[in-house]
Amino acid sequence: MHNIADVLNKLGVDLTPYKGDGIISHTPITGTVLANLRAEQPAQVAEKVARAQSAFAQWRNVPAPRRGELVRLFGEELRANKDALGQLVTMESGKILQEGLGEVQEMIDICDFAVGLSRQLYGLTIASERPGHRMMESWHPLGVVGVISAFNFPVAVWAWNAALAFVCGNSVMWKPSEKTPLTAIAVHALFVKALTRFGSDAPEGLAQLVIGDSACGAAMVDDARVALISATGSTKMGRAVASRCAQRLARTILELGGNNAMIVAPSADLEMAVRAIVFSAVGTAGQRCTSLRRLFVHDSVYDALVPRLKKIYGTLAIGNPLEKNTLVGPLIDAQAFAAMQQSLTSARDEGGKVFGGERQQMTDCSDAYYVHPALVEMPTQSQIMHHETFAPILYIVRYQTLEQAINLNNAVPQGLSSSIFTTDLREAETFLSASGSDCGIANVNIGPSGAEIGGAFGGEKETGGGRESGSDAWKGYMRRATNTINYSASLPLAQGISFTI
Ligand code: UN1
Repeated sequence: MHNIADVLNKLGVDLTPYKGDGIISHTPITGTVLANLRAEQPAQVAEKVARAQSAFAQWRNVPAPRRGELVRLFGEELRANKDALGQLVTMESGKILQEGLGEVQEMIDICDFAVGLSRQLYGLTIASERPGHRMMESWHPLGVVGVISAFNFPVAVWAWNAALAFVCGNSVMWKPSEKTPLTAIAVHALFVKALTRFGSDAPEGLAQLVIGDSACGAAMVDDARVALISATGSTKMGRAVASRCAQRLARTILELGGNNAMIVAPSADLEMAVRAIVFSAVGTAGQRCTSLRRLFVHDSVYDALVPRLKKIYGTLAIGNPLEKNTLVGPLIDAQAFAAMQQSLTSARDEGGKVFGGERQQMTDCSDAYYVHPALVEMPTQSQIMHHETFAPILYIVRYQTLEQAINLNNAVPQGLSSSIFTTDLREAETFLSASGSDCGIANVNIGPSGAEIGGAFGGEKETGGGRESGSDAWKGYMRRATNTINYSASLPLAQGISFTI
């Protein structure tokens, strides 16, 4: 295995100030400890919020294109350090190296996007009903943005939020997953390098890390000085964040559970479908929000498709994610393995036929949890299929009509991503229409995972409704002011009201 000290060293990370007790970083590759870190306390979070608030007071006055320059420099640091950071992501999260590097590429892409955006924070000019008046919309920086991120995309999700938040004129506090603190520390170190190159108009406290447990997250969520909480993780966590933020009427962007489906229609190109299914179901060991979890296969292609999937599942390269040919790395920890086994038991109880799913023991890795991804043929979409299990389990159900398949797609509480494989234009357009998929992401002839940063990312229902990344997601990080300017010499009132004094 690559040496953690070397990788941190390459990234210019000095762990000394972070060392202590309370937070332990493990590598899921072997289950061994990478570092013991000091857990911060809620009182320290409050101090950081104060610093973030004064940083915001300065940063909001720096012109947006100049703010973009900081993000451009950060993107340069990421480009220069892509290999080492990608390796660290693999070491701490267990995703295969190609995906670790892909995650850093996503960070670079969002930086490029945000740099362009820094010159495009456009408002509207609106026709006024009164003579000699003009109306317009201005977009202003919002305040302190609190980001809570998950272990499975330990660095990219912060970058989607932070790159936009910085060009929009905000300061950012980041509470990473307790399972992946080292990647966050490394990204922070790279950001500090960019800040140093940027110069003195970047205020102290513009970007801060909070390494701590859920009490620290709660302190950030409850602090009235934090204008926006952007949280990625389980629906359970999102519900807690949403209700706390609702108490103080704070803004939220929530990216919660997904339970993503694919429909394979009679006219599907099965070669393409097979590749898409395998990548989206077993990639990241089934631990993406967008992982494929439910497969609806038309009766007419079921017997051509499902045996092929079994064959491929039987020969998947499972193992050390740092090794070049590995396709499936470990689950994050023992709990993830237990949850997977529990779901497979429920699936069997509900009439499912399970293929795969067992643990693969690796020598010298008794605390690491490698599994054979599971295919489960289900008689119907029963209860277990309504739950998101963060593991490589793909449930398969037959269908007869497109209407039935779309209903199955939409019948779960989550609404993140979805896809259809078809070469029939009518079917594709029906799936994308108002009465088609109810998800935030709906794709044709590609899988549900691996979204590009250019589109808005997020989903409906229990997924939380938030949108991050591309398109106009930046508006979530700014406040809108509607301005009416009277350049006439009289004072006509709106709605024709006469008010003579
Ligand atoms: C997540 O799993 O938290 O679409 C996000 C994708 C990635 C993002 C996944 N771009 O799979």
